[in-house]
Amino acid sequence: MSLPFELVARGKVREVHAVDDDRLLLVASDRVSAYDHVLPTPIPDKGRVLTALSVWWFEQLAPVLAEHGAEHHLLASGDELLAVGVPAELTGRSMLVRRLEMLPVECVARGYLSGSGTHLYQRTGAIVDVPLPAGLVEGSRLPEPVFTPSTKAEVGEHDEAIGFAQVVEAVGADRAEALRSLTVALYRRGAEIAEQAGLVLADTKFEFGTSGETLVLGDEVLTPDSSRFWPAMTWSPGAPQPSFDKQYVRDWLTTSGWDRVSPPPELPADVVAATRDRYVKAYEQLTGLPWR
Ligand code: Q0T
Repeated sequence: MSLPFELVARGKVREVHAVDDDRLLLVASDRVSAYDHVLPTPIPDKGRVLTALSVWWFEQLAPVLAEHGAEHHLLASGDELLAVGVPAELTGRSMLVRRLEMLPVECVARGYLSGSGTHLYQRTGAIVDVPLPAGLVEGSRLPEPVFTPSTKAEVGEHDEAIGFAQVVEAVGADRAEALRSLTVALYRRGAEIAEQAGLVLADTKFEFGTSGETLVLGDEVLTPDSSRFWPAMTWSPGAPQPSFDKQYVRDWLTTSGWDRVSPPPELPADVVAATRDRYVKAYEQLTGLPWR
């Protein structure tokens, strides 16, 4: 679907268009990535579900932002976008946002040890400059949530964990402190809401921009693409936890014989349907709202 707006950025699974000097349109696709590849088979409704979830989270997090003198970038979504010239086919998976000066750091908060955090911890006992107690394993709950920022990777590269001093270098000491405090506060509120819905929010990544002196939460928030959600019922530290959304995809790819280097294969219909169901369930479980 083409848009009457200039494309300004394209990621693996979404696009950013310029509406005018002050506003951008973030368009989520139905594409899914796994093992660093975008799969050739879309997951129906994924873009709409993740957009609706993100919009819902912006509302939930507004009080936390306000306590910190911060804001979010969302201006409009859904049918409101028709007046802006967004085609009806795209309104459900688009967000109109304020155009910000984006800060050049990924603001990661972790409440549980997982993935790259586990690797760093096993080698050094810390996540860069954040020391952790001995004896933790993949999936362990941390004593307190921690701020573990990373660089914004160039296309094709992986984000790289950085220390707080590098955040200070990039944005200044006062802003770095504000990012750490706000990132952890947003994580705490997100994890509390997720827990009430029977989900563990293991970790998440936020991106912030500025509007004058004000910090503004941008990007998408607390979706399965920016966060690790685990079913609370089966949480069991000591081994990788099943991903709430992509586990069927990963399991099937693993058994398919795909080498993780060649272009990935098409997904079978049952894996597509089960994965769509997981995204819809995540939306319904978190928000308590029926998916249309
Ligand atoms: C951005 C100004 O989403 C991105 O790339 C994937 C295609 C990263 N990105 C963010 C911006 C935003 C946002 N969100 C904003 N509010 N203002 N720039 C641009 N690219």
